Amino acid sequence: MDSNEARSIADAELERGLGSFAAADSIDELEAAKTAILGRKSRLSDVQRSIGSVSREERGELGKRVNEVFADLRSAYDARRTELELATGAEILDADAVDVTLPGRRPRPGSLHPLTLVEQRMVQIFTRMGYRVAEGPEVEDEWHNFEALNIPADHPARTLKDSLYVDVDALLLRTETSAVQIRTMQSQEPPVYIVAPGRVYRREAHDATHSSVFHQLEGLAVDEGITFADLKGTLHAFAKEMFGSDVRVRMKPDYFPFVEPGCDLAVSCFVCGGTGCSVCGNGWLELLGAGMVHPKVLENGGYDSERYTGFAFGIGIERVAMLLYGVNDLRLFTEGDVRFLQQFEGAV
Ligand code: 2NM
Repeated sequence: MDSNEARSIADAELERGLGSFAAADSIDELEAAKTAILGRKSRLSDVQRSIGSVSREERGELGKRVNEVFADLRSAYDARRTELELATGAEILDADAVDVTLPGRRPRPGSLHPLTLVEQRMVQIFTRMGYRVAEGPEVEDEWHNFEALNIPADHPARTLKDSLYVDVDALLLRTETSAVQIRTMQSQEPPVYIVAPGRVYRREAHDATHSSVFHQLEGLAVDEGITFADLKGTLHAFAKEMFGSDVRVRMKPDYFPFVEPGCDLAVSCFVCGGTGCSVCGNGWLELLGAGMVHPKVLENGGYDSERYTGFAFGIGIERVAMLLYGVNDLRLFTEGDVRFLQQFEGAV
């Protein structure tokens, strides 16, 4: 390459370089152009390497010109680089811009489940009367779940048809929370005033009015001198707290193996006031079972049934929730439909 050729290549590369730097629309494009024009494999680098081989007289002039070309191209590159960086920054700011004048999104804080609301209200009524909350395992042995409660081996509730047994011998999912009462009696001396809320299991179909999993609140009071009048007064007070002070209460004899005598308790319908409607039929809503704890059950709990007496009761939480909130299908409680659940937002 002679001096003239080198000079004309350098001039051409200056034009080409200025053009391609100006045309670069992104930092990537600009860097590619820089490598092509100024890189070690560029034509300009070839020119630079040829300086040493031109004649002594021409070398200085050519060297000076090539340096000028490099310097012009570098400053053109730097200027374009700065421009593109500023543009990119502005684009990012644009894309990330927040419109502070938009209305905010209202947070949905969630709410307590209707069954939780009903359970908490029931528990609170009893804890205010001095009761404590007791808990126990959901997998029970047959003794605590049946035997101790005076439910004999040939009772239909004990068959595979009605209870859910687990694969371990003689263990089952508790069919009532009564086993908690037995365990409490075994572990503490009277006086005992407890409520046991919780999940219970039956072998059942799953439809609007049946479920294999549901919730109960059972209560137990054992002390010296407890009579049926205490049972009546306590459940009366509960019913009026729960459903309103104007409800009337009706008790009828009923049978449960673990109590004697046993009864059921109904309240006058709080929908129609007791005149009869589609919710209650005849004006009464049967709500719970109760009775004086059978002496055999007290003895099974380790208590002296000559010295102590007690009453017990059991109430279904789903049934009360359905009546209070006008829910006609049990499945709504377990399906997790937000449209159903959000109606209880802010409820207490
Ligand atoms: C009911 C009805 C009547 C009850 C009895 C006991 C125990 F373990 F103390 F004997 N707990 N719950 C009871 C009594 C439950 O449910 C309808």
